[in-house]
Amino acid sequence: MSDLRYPLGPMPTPQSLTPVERMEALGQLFALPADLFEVVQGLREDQLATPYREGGWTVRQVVHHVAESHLNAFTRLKLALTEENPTVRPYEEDRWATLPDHDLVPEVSLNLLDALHSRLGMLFASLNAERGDWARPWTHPAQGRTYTVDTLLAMYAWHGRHHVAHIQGLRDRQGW
Ligand code: NI
Repeated sequence: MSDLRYPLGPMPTPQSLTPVERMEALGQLFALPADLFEVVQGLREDQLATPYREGGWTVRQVVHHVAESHLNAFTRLKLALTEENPTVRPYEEDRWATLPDHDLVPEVSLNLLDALHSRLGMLFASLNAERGDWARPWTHPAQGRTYTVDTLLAMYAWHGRHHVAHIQGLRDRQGW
């Protein structure tokens, strides 16, 4: 039986990407707001309040989580581009998901993601390989590992698709 938590497998953490892989990941990042919009289209209130798996977040929480996770991605990218190997700030994502703003309608975070991904995508697209932008390091203290800007792109391109797959999987299983 497949793991409902990881429909696309574990998060990739490559230290570097080829130019073709970067283009593919960037395309996925640009497509995410529309993909997420589409996968929640037509869901009723009670469906939005349904956990995507037993014990998991509701559809609504998943959408709000993607927005706040990608706000962190934006901050991490800006830090990596402007400081020398910055240590990024982890956060308690499960606790964030219990705060009252997760009761808002999904449209609020879909609009946020639309604007955010315009900036995130533009910034990634502007990076210069000869200047070494993609290799700029940053450190995640919880994992005790140093990654690169390439890793960041791969992680968050995957992350958006990972959560879209959660919601699509629920819809498929429920026949919604
Ligand atoms: Ni996530």
